[in-house]
Amino acid sequence: MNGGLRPVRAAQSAFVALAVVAACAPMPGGAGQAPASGTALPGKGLSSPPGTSSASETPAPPATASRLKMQIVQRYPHDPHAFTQGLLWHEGYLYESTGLYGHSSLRRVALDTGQVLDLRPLDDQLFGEGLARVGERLIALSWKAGLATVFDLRDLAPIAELSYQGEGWGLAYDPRTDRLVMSDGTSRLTFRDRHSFAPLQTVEVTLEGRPLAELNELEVVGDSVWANLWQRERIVRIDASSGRVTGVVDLDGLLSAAERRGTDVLNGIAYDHEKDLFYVTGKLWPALFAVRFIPAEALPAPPSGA
Ligand SMILES: [Ca+2]
Repeated sequence: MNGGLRPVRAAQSAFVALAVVAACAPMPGGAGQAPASGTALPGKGLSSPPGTSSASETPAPPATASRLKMQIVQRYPHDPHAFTQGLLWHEGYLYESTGLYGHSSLRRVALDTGQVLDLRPLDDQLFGEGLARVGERLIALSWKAGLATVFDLRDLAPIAELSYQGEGWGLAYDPRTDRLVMSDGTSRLTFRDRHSFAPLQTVEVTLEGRPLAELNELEVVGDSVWANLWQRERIVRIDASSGRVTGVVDLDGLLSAAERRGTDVLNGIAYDHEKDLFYVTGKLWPALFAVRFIPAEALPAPPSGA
């Protein structure tokens, strides 16, 4: 998402504080290693027709998500005019798609300086959205046009178009299953054929048993999909097969209050397999951050007898 500039952090409110789980799921251990998916039931959350379970079954209580915390590794400059919609890392460069009608673009960006090394404007009729790399191609979504543009990774030249139904928000490629995964603003993730873009499967994302909507920019790491939530400075880790959220991390405070003026929401999450860290930024943010997400320490016990 999406439609123009929105109030920052408008919906920061009623997110129930997550209980710290004693058994936090392990974090990505090394290059390309998957976070454990916990105890998710196989197939749970898949978009099968409702009402198919037996009345005699007693549903298991929803599993809680691990609480993670953010560790800032490095801060880098970021183009404050980039309305970031898609972000990925590949062989030493950031690739970024930006939105807004008339301003949308695909970029190759230097991490250290934030310098835009190459820029390919999108058609003025397109509001750029999520971005994924499949081999030597980049695929950039558009918000409402039902059109994805395929670019050559080397020179960012447009080489093909793909169509789809509904809105386009986030996009990532899952090399493990050789599929694309796409968000559309709902709680649904759609897995797509990487060639035809045809939908292959959907999964509903749930947090502690309830649908979690407004999934935005995506990143695949192992068997998890990481998503940042629109209008919240929050990222969730999703078990790709079940849709269950296995981890939640808050990213408040990356920018100072003064820096936040004139910016839009957190958006953009890329994973660097070699360094095992994420790059995160936001729409019109002046900075991009290298961060790690680590299990939160157990909260200290409340004082007794005070
Ligand atoms: Ca991404």
